[in-house]
Amino acid sequence: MTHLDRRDVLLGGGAAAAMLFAELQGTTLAAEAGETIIPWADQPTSLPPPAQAVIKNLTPWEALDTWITPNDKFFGVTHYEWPSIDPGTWQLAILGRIETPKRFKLADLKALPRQNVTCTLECSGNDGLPFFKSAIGNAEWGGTSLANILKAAKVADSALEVVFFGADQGEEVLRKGTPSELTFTGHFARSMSVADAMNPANILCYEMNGQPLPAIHGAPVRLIAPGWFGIANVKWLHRIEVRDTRFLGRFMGRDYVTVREEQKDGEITVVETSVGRGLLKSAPARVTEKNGKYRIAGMAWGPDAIASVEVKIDDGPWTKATIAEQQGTPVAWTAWHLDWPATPGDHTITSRATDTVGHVQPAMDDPFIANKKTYWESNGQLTRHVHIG
Ligand SMILES: Nc1nc2c(c(=O)[nH]1)N[C@H]1C(S)=C(S)[C@@H](COP(=O)(O)O)O[C@H]1N2
Ligand SMILES: [Mo]
Repeated sequence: MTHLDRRDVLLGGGAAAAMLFAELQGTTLAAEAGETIIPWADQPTSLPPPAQAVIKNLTPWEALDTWITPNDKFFGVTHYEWPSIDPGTWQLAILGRIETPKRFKLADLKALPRQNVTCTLECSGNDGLPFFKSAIGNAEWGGTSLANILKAAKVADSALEVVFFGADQGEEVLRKGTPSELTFTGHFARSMSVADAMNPANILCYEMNGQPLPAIHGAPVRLIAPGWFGIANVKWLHRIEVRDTRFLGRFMGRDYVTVREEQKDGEITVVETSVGRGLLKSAPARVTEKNGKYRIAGMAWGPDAIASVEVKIDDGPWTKATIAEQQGTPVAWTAWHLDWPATPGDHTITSRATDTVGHVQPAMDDPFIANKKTYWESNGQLTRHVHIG
């Protein structure tokens, strides 16, 4: 898909260009001339200093107004550091339980068949903390098939997982304050089962929206695993290792672990799971006004195609929103809107998505959300507040 932004089209002028834009981006999404955005009354709180080191470029929902999120509006997250890697000397090692260990230079990867995917990347911490909203974006990622590289390397039958190591590293402390306290330095790393890694949708990505992958998004090469939460999409790739044991590094086994109470056979158990595939979710993105008419617009996304989005205003009934035609694969978000005859005063707006396999985005008091102890994977229905003057 061509990377266009509203300005380019409007400057290009003409109805044809506007129609092309509408086709590409979904008519429900693009802001129109004369349209005013009414900012949400419940703005996220400002980033506390520890989070400032971890999160970059968080763009408010009101400004995420294109189907493709331009690179300069795309949020960034890191845990240890923001490495800047020389693409000329960079190499990617593939080793472990494979027949043919290999090293790839950037040019070697670019010489392999190109594979592009447009998919939405959401941080699993999104909406889990008062300052953390809109940690999501949708981009066209360009690279080459991971599965083809693994197949060529011939993965051993004994292999269990593929571990993706980033170049970024930092200090970890285990059993802090106890006699067995341990400090070590490790790379950011995440693993996937061999079957998940072999998914033909995964790419080793070196381009974002037609540009070389920016440094904050993992240059020169990152993993893009469509349909998985942000954490699985390892940036600044350094080493890919096929192993015959489970990998339980910090970002698999200690951090990014969702703790949930589940009721099974009348017994309540606490279940801890590693954050993995994305979940069905939607968000109201903005309210706009044009000539006294109001419109609510938002996005819906998840591992399966979106079937419908409903909106609840104040304590009113659920009303079906108009959803844009699905653009490409289900792994890219879907725009929706609802025209709203708003009355002056304070209002709440809640959205709820349903997918084509029958999942419904859970309410905040659904046990799936209410019995979740950790803030990861907060896919509950979001309520935003707005004041109409
Ligand atoms: N090497 C490395 N990859 C990483 C991370 C990291 O800290 N180091 N953070 C992950 C998390 S939590 C998210 S949400 C996404 C964010 O990708 P982005 O910065 O391109 O938006 O990168 C993931 N990949
Ligand atoms: Mo994340």
